[in-house]
Amino acid sequence: MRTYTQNRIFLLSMVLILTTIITDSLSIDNEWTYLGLGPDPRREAIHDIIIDPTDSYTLYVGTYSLDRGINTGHIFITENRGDDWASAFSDKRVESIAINSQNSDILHAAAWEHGILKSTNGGESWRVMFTGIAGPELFRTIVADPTNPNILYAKTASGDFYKSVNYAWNWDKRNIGLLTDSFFSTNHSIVIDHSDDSTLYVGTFHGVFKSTDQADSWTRLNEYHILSITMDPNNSNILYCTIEDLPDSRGLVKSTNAGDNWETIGPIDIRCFDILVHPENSDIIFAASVDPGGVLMSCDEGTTWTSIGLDTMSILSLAISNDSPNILYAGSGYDGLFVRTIPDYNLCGILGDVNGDEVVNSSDALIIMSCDVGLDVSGFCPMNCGDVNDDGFVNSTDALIVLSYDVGMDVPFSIGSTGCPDDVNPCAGCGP
Ligand SMILES: [Ca+2]
Ligand SMILES: [Ca+2]
Repeated sequence: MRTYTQNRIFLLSMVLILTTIITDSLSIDNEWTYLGLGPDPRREAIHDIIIDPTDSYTLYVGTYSLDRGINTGHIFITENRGDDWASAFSDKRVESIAINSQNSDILHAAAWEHGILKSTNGGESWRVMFTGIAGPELFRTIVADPTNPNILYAKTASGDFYKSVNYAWNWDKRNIGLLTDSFFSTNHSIVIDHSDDSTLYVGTFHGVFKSTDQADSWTRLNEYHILSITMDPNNSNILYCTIEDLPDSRGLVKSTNAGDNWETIGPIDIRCFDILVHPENSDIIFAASVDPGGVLMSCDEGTTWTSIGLDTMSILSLAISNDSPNILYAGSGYDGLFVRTIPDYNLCGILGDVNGDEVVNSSDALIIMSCDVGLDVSGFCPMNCGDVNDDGFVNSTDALIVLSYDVGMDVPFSIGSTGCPDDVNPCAGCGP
């Protein structure tokens, strides 16, 4: 029987032979790619990103710029995931875009003082449908009912809530029970229950309000100053909000019972303009931070969070398409649009699976050994899933445990389970 040292020498020789093969054969795309729309010429803030539900390469982006002191902006369209962009609607501040779930040629947009816009030709041309009942209002948010897309809801910056039942031709104010005069929450502030479209939630300066009668009346659920709100696409009882209780309390809150109770979760003192639950895995949540900046990711339903980059930028908007749920888009305040694959291979991964191929085997053991001896395995970092014995270190002991597991030996560790330790000392090969 070989000793531990003999095992280590054996593994080292294997590592030297095989590391190059392993590293070259695995494609890890875990960096953000710039897709355009910034920073020149106007430094436009990307307020909304809408992905065509029938074609995940087609995106609509609403922007806003305070150019020479004037509210301006665009609707940009790409049909090839950002290789080329067309400006379909110019010189108007666009806060929010809604796409018809049954006919993606039909879109509506909330365009600040220009009102509610409509396109029936896939965004090529737009017309103004409505600017307010008593006079022009500042339209910040628009959403379309996913099951009855003739029904649209819109919200103004001052908190007025509007409803149309005929594709935006006519609108009624639906403020019963709401406290208006907010001028506060972001464009990501209306949610329609995907399991029951008579139920809506709206985030305002005065808290979250809920309607169970398609906006005929509203009930106040909490008193947070809401910036944005989202619903778990797999469980309509679960809601997340980003909040800012000026001057010094900001962060995230969550309800697991359709808004009856709320609890603060995750990091405090963070200001987020958008929050998004992964369409296929409700454990995974993303938040767009404007202060301190960047995109945050949680793998445990919002309890703990990790930055996944763009830290130097204010991030205003996020999007994931249902067709390509491994691709995440992030729109920044001044620096354009970015995309990356979702880094589930380590942050939310399987214990022992350091290369993210969802099996724990000798390849993982070799990567751990490579890391331990100082070879460059930065493509697989962070290596927390490699700490299979949960002692805070990724080293040859973990590699031996993984190898034992791979050959069918009974090991007293939860290898192969989802979830990896949070705090692990990186090994020498895992970058700075
Ligand atoms: Ca693996
Ligand atoms: Ca360990």
